[in-house]
Amino acid sequence: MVCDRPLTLALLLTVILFTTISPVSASDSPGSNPVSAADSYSAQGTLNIVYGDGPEGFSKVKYYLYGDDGTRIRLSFASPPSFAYFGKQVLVTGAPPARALVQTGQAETTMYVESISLLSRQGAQANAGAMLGTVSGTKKMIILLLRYSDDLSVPRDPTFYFDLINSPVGSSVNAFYQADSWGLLGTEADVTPWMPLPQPKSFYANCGWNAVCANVAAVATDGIALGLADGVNFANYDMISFVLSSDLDCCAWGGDWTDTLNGVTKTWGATWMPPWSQELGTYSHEVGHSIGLPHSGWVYYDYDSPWDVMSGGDRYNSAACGSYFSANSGRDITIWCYTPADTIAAYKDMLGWIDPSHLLTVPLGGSALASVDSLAAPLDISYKMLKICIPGYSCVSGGETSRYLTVEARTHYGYDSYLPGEGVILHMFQGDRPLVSGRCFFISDNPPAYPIDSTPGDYVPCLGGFALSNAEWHAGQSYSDMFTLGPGRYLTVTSQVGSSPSPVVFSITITRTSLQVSSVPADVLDAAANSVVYVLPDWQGGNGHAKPPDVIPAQLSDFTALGFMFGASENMQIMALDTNSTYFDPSTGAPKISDSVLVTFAGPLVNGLVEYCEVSGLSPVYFQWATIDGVSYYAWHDREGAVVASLLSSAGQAGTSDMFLVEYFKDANNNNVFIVYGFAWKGTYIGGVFFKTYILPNITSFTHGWYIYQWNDVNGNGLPDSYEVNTTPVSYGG
Ligand SMILES: [Ca+2]
Ligand SMILES: [Ca+2]
Ligand SMILES: [Zn+2]
Repeated sequence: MVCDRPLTLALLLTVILFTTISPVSASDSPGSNPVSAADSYSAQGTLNIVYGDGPEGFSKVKYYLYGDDGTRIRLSFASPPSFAYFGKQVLVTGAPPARALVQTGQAETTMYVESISLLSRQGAQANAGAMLGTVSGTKKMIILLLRYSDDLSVPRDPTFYFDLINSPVGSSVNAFYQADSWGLLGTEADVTPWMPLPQPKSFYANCGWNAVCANVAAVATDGIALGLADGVNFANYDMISFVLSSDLDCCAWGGDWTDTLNGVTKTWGATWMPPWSQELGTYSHEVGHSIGLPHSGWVYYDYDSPWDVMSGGDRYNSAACGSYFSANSGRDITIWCYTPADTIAAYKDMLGWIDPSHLLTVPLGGSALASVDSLAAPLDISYKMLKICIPGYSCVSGGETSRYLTVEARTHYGYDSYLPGEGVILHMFQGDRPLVSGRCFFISDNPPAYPIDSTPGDYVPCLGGFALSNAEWHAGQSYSDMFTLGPGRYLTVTSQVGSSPSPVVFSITITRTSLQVSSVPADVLDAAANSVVYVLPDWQGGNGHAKPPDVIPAQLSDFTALGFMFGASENMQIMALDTNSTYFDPSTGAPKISDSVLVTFAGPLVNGLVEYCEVSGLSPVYFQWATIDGVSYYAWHDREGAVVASLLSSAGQAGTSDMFLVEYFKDANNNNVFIVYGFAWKGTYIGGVFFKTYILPNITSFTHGWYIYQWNDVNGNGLPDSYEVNTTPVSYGG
């Protein structure tokens, strides 16, 4: 599905001809309708949204309004209505409906809509507009097997369709959705015999693969009539599947269909399935549309997300599994069967499938430390989704105007076994996302959820590239974005535990905004007695002095600097070693206390607390060696991985130059953490001196969260002298 498709669609679509206006069939507008222009027209009813999907990448969305008086009109829009209006009662205003001849020769009453609004908003939905409802239980489907009048053969026996939908295990739509929804949604179909449609294929879809021409309404009308004649009681079903003996147009179609049948007016999930689509991948995708799901992705090109059955993720594990006479190809063609990947967490949540104990909502500006496990795996103690609210927008799941970030783990488990990679997938959910179009978007669409690529820009328009196939985030990677997370806020994948084919657990931290260094005097120096913990890096080894792996005992020089800070404190405070198990977890360095203040000097190589804050993604800056042209450097990085300061490690070891970092931030336990350390011990020492002699006297100007300074032994005496620090920081931020 790339951009080198024939560009004939637009031309073919213009075959639609408008003829004289026939008597308007939709209901009149209600009295409260303010529109009064003579040529304006209003109608109300249930909105049906039907999505088309073609094997060649063609697609289209069709809209119908089922009026309160039982009439149906096709709607066209300049800008499409929200996916969340699916099956909702709406009021549409625009040009009066006209009979439009579609390419098949079938006339459809079509209305060009200028505005659409919901007829009722209620309760919790009010602040988010429309949203989809929970979809659960066993959905009863009636499969109408429909043979075109000019088709001599049919592709399969009825039992094939019975098994394809119903089987409790294996390649069935029921098994897929049972696993996908953790047992909340299932499908159970009854199948009619093959029934002859009154018209040939050309009546319902008078075009081939490379065009959109199917008259899904005519198929529905004739198919339902055949079902009624066969004794089907549609009132007993939730879904109707129109299964065809040969091709339609480009596409298979899925959405909803409102009608009055067997004395009941209701909205059925509906699918229109030509033979090539009668397999698990496409059927699951169309059933997804029939429960209200839109597409996802549309970042680089259409259907570009391999992470969702509702995008490009419905075509894994291909295998030839039959053949049929294709009306569009004019010969027998192979049917390919596929395995679909899971539905993305954002859409599972939208359908009400992720219970509160498996969904962590991170409030505005909040921090979190949470684990998520493989989305396709059974529910366990980890979360299945993190939802990060965005300042200024509704955070209601699936809301028409909501915006939030979602976090999920995708690994080779179950239906996700064929994903192009493994890791954490971030999605932006934007309920009112505008239409995405352009050179590589053969079909414009506005899917509300799309992955945030960890490797952006690696797609060359229309020539290919990795695009979203490497969108996953791995342990050690961080994401920050001013707009979605706010300034100084980071989401970090801190670790991965386990590996496929077992479920995998990823730890995620979301850090809060850096604190201002200028508040250190009030928070630390003037703090009440015994409310601040000064943390010394333990210099001893052996029993009772355990540190996290890779952290070694300190040298005494590593903590002399802390004395400058401790000495400046107003009141007596707590002094603890980083190995003190009352305050810290010796295996990780993580604080056991919360809502407190921690002050420490000395870097992550010797200080368990600093190591923890850096590895877990909590500190705004972290240390990591860098090698440039074979030469070793000390380097500090920000959470986007950029080097913010570096120093030849030979210079630090020779003791002639050093740098030091001053940073102040919140950890995940709501502790304020103040850290000063240098690349080498002289940097740590002069950091303490400089804090007392320069930063404190000028503290009100230190409004950022972190600063890095350089010291050079200008007078050559081998000692760090306070005036040898360049008072212009090397770097700062947060
Ligand atoms: Ca990429
Ligand atoms: Ca000196
Ligand atoms: Zn689709």
